[in-house]
Amino acid sequence: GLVSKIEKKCAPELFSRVRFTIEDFLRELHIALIVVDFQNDFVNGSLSILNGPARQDPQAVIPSLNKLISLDGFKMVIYTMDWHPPNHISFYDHAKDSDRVLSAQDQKRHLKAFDVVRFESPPTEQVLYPSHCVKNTWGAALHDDVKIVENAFFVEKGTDVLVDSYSGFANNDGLKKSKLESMLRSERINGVITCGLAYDICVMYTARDAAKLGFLTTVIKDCSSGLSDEKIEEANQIFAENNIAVNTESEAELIM
Ligand code: VGL
Ligand code: ZN
Repeated sequence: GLVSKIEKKCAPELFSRVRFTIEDFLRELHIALIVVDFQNDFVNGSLSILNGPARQDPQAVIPSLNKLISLDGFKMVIYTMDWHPPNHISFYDHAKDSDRVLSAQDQKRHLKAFDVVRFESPPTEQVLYPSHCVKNTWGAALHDDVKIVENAFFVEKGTDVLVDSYSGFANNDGLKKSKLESMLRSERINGVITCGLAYDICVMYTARDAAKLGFLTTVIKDCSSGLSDEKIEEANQIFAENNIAVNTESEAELIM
C-alpha cells in the first residue's frame, strides 16, 4: 500500500512535509504515542524543568498531554521512565567515586549540577545532574495528574550504573538497546508521536532514534517542556535534519 511505497522511498521527508493532512496515508499508519519521562522529579522534584534556564513549567502542559493521551487511534501508548540506581554515573555526588575513571582535571574539581565531565575508557562526556529518578522512589514515579491508559506499556531507561540513557531506545553508548523498538515492531507500528520531558534532552534523543529506525516521527511541542532555550533551539535543528515533524496537540487531534 501507500505506506510501504513511501517507506521505501521518502517517508520521513514526506511525512514532515504533509504533516497530518493526507487521510489515505494516515489510514495505513499504525501510530504509537511515546510519553517521555513525565516523572515527579522532572515536574516538581530534584530536577524540575521549571527550575531550568528556560523556566518552562511541565504542569502547564498536563491538560494538553492528557487530551493527547485520550485520543482514540493510538495502537499503543508507551510511557518511558528514567529509572536510575542510587549511585548512577550522572549524579554529581557520585561521579567522583564511581568505577568509571574521571579525567585528571575533573578529579580535582568540585563537581556540581550541570558540570560536563569527561570519563576515560571508554571516553565519554557526561553532564552531571542532582540525584533524580532513583528507581522505586517518589521521584521516579509518573506524575499523578498524567493519565495512564488501560493497556499502557512502560519502558525503563538509564538502569545501568555506569552508562546514561537519554533515548528511550538505547543507552548513550549505543551498545545496549531497550525493549522499546521490539515492542513497536511486534505491533507493526510505523509512526511514532512523542512528547514529554525534557523536550531538548530525552524527547529529542528518543525522536531522533525513532526517525533513524525508520518510524515516521512527530514531536508534540505543547505536550512537552524543555530545560534550556539554547538546547531547545538545537533540538529543533535536529528535528529538521531528521525529517521529524513538530506539531501541536490540536493538530494531532484533527487526524486521530
Ligand atoms: C533527562 C536529564 C537526565 C530527561 C533524564 O528525561 O530529559 N534529563 N536524565
Ligand atoms: Zn536521568
